[in-house]
This record gives sequence, structure tokens and C-alpha cells, in this order.
Amino acid sequence: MDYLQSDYLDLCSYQTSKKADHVSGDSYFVKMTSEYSLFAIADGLGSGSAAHESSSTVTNLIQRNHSMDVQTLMNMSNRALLNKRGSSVAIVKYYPHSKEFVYSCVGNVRFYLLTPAGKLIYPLPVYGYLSGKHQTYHTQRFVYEVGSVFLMHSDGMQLKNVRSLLSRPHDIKIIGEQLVSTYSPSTKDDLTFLLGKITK
Ligand SMILES: [Mn+2]
Repeated sequence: MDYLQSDYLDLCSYQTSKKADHVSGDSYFVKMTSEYSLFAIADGLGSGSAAHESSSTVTNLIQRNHSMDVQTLMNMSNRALLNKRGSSVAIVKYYPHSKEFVYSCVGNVRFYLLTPAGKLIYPLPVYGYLSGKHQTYHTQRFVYEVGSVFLMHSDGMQLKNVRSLLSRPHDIKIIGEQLVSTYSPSTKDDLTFLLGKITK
């Protein structure tokens, strides 16, 4: 598990593949600047290198264009997947000055944000995956509070009680290590999670 800190956000990231020494079909990208933080997870269709080719196409594209807005990045990702297997894609972008975040997802990547007051925000993704075909997005904007904790993860883990997991008064590193020890040994799929806390 990797741990990153910016002046307003702490982040744990983790990825494992379902078989040791196999390339993961999931890809993720993280960018934290003073103006925004962008997090993306792509879960390529299938497994191994064919899945990785699609998911890494998306994260490489987002890496080159991370200043663009979420809806534009979803559209560009979709176009980039034409004639490839396809991928689930989730993008979240936090704006610390306005305390807002923008979310869009097509496919099976999950996202949760728990505010300090106990409100759980879990926007539902659009069903399906990106593969260059015409696609409708449901890009949503939310307000958040300092102290909010969020989790986005690929379908390599199935969580039961997200609220109690995220509301534990621990450091996110402790929650992250617990996720790794609980889900990593038993995963039947590639697994990626990004777990963060907004500190300022
Ligand atoms: Mn998967």
C-alpha cells in the first residue's frame, strides 16, 4: 500500500492482481495539485494483458490531460477505447477551494464518501463499460466537508458495511491496512482501491 499526502488530502492506494506475477487488468491514476486532485480507476474487460491494454489506455490518457474536466475526460476515454476490449472507468476530481467534487463512472467501480456528520454519498455508476460506442454519462457534482473520508475501488472486493468501515476513528492507513489484510489474500479478481481523507 502506498501513502501520499498533500496539504489538503491524504491518500492510500493499493493494487494487486488475482494471480501473482500476472499483469493487473485494473489501472489507476492519481494526481494531486493545489487546485484539484484527480483519482481514476479503470477495470479493463477480461483479464491479463488484454484487459491491461484497455485500462492503461484510459489512465495514460487521463495522465496526459488531468487538467480537463471530468465529463471531457470520460468522453476522451470512451473514444480512445474504440477497437479495444473496453473498460469500466471512474473519475473523481476534488476542488479544495470550492469544497466540491465531480464524479462520473461507467461500469463496476464503486465510490463512497462519508462526511464527518455521517452522511454517506454513493453516487451510482452508469451500467456497462466504455468501448468507443455512443455512451450517456451521469456526471454529478457534490459539496463535501473537511474531514470527509472516501473510498473508490474496483470489483475485486465486495464490501458489506462501508459506513462502519469509513467511520472508524482511525487514521486511514489503519483502515487501508485492514482492507488489504481482509480482501487481498482472497481476491478472485484484480483489486484496486484508493482511500482518502480530506484534511483541509
Ligand atoms: Mn474487475
